[in-house]
Amino acid sequence: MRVEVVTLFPELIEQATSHSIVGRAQASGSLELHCINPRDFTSDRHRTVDDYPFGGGAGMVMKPEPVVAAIEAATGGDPTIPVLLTAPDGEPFTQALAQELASLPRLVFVCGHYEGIDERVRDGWITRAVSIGDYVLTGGELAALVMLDATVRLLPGVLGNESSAHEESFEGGVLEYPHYTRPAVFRERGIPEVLTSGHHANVAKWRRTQALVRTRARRPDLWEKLLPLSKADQKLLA
Ligand code: 6GU
Repeated sequence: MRVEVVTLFPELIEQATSHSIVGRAQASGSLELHCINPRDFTSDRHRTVDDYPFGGGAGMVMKPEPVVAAIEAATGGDPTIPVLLTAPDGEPFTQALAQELASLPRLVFVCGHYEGIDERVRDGWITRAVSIGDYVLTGGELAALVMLDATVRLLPGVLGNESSAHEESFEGGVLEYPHYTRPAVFRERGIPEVLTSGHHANVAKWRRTQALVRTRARRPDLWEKLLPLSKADQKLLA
């Protein structure tokens, strides 16, 4: 998958993607990542990327010319490449959207900044605006990194264990079950007996039960979507 990030802070993206799993995805060729800086598409002496809002008010607005030039450099003018804008008023980013993005050959993230981006850029050059939650960040870079991370780990061959991308939270709309590793007793705290029983069917039942109980207790919003439960799940909770 090839991803371009249009950003005023390419070092932030490059630094954060140079390690761990996303770094390895680039080294192995699963991910090709490029940053494009709108500041490189300015022609004035001060390399200006923002300006005052028409109509007045606080804050600055990203000027359309440099960001559109950067988007066009990112897509090469190919109108089939999705261009996602990070914006607190965008649609919510979800695991389902991560799956959708992971299926694409190419993608462009545009990191919003200042008070916002000229609305004509959104109207003419943005496929969809996406938010990572109901809070306001100083810029879109951290949001783009979150979305990129969630997407890249779903690419074929990126996670060591192919099943680990499927077993966890939100696959199937249920939270993950609790995990334990050695030692079996840590500062007088033991682990659930079933996990050392060697009885794989009982381990699977325990994990599914824990996942359901946790989802019901912690995320009633997800729980509602799980209903009605299968006969097997009903039996686990009985
Ligand atoms: Cl995508 N951008 C900004 N600036 N703030 C956010 C966000 C995005 N998602 C949540 N807050």
